[in-house]
Amino acid sequence: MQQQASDEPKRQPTYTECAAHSTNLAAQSLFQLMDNKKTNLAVAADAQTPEQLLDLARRIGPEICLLKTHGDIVHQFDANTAAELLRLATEHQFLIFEDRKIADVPHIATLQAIRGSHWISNWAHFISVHGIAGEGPLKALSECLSKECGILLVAQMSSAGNLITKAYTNKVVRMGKRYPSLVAGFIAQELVSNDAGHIHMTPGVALCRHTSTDGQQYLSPQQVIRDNGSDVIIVGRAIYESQNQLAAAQTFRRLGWNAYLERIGQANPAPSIQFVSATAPTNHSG
Ligand code: 5FU
Repeated sequence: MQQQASDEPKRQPTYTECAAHSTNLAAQSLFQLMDNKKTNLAVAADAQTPEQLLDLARRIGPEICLLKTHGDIVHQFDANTAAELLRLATEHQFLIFEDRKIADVPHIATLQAIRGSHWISNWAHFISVHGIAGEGPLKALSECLSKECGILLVAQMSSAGNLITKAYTNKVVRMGKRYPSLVAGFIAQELVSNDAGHIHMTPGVALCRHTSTDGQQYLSPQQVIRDNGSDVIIVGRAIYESQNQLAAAQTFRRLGWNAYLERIGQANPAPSIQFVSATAPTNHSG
């Protein structure tokens, strides 16, 4: 399978059409939610206390389709935190993605997903998993996770100098296709699966392309959604470090959504010369 985004035609279906192809229930719900709510923005809520995490979720909840968490960087993340996150998710209509990046042998992968200190599968709709350990973790997770939970396989990373090769990405995608009801899609920088039901999410998003001093490689929403064919922009510091988190989220929401409309050929035409000339006769008639 050839997966280079740059030399393949981009996928054109709407999110609703993608939902109809999804064999994982979480991917199906998210695609549909995105079209209904008109947002493809996910916020990486990398807060370090439950209060900061919940404050951010309350503030930007109305703008997002997905809240991405790292429960293990939150000091004293507990069952109450998870319950309040779920309540906010229902109130504001977004789903939750715990970016745990499980990468261990099947037995441990399972415990990390369903037990441990965070009981992730009790509150997260999506959990990320690396392909590095092979297929075993997916097989084990397919036997214990609820059908409403989706695994996102890390097929590519945004960090400078990461060790992922194109061959590795292709193998991860092939592996994901063998678990159609478990695997929701991929964390990637571009479209990597030709299955329209797979959701693609891209971290490393800022207003313009650049590399940060700590080696995070950022792309713009337009590059991610319109040019690279991904479905969801994941934005972290560009939103939660902003003076006005809500305004920043609204800006990314608008940019991400417009890029999607352009991709599917439904972008509103900008006011143009045609409009001016069409009204000109009236303006000049009197
Ligand atoms: F899989 C990946 C990846 O390749 N790059 C990432 O940056 C995940 N991430 C996550 O997206 C990372 O763990 C952060 O939670 C977030 C990016 O945050 P930023 O503040 O927008 O750089």
